Amino acid sequence: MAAVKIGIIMGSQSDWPTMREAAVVLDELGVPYETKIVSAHRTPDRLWDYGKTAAERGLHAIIAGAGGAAHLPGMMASKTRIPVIGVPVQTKALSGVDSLYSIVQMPRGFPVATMAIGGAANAGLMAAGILALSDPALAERLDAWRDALAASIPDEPKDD
Ligand code: RP5
Repeated sequence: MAAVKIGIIMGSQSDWPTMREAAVVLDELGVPYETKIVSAHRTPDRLWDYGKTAAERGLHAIIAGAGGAAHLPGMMASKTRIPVIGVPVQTKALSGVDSLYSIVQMPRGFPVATMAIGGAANAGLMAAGILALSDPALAERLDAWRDALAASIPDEPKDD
């Protein structure tokens, strides 16, 4: 079985409906991944351990989603040099703008590649693109995936 190189982590079970879109895309591309609930606030020791061991475990990218006071992606970026792709999860109170602002404005030295609010599918594609740099077979599958999406877009609009 191929080694897991992508981690999908999220602050809560309630983030899974959003974050599973990253998993769906990675499934379509045949990229193995692991999924974990890792909360910056509720399970900080889990966060620390995950970040501390990410490189030695062979992860190549970490997709991290959280909502509200969404500190998980940034804190993970502070703990590992493995690229962190942040997904702001939409919230009821502030529509996810709170999540976006909590993730995007990182200090120099500790970047998080921040996706759109709810942009977990793109996070999966970004992670796959990183792996594809050193995996020609995956690069081909990713190109085919992109071509199929382009081909599914009609030339002209039509009435319902
Ligand atoms: C964050 O708080 C999580 O990432 C989630 O988006 C949000 C709400 O969590 P729950 O109260 O639904 O567990 O930590």
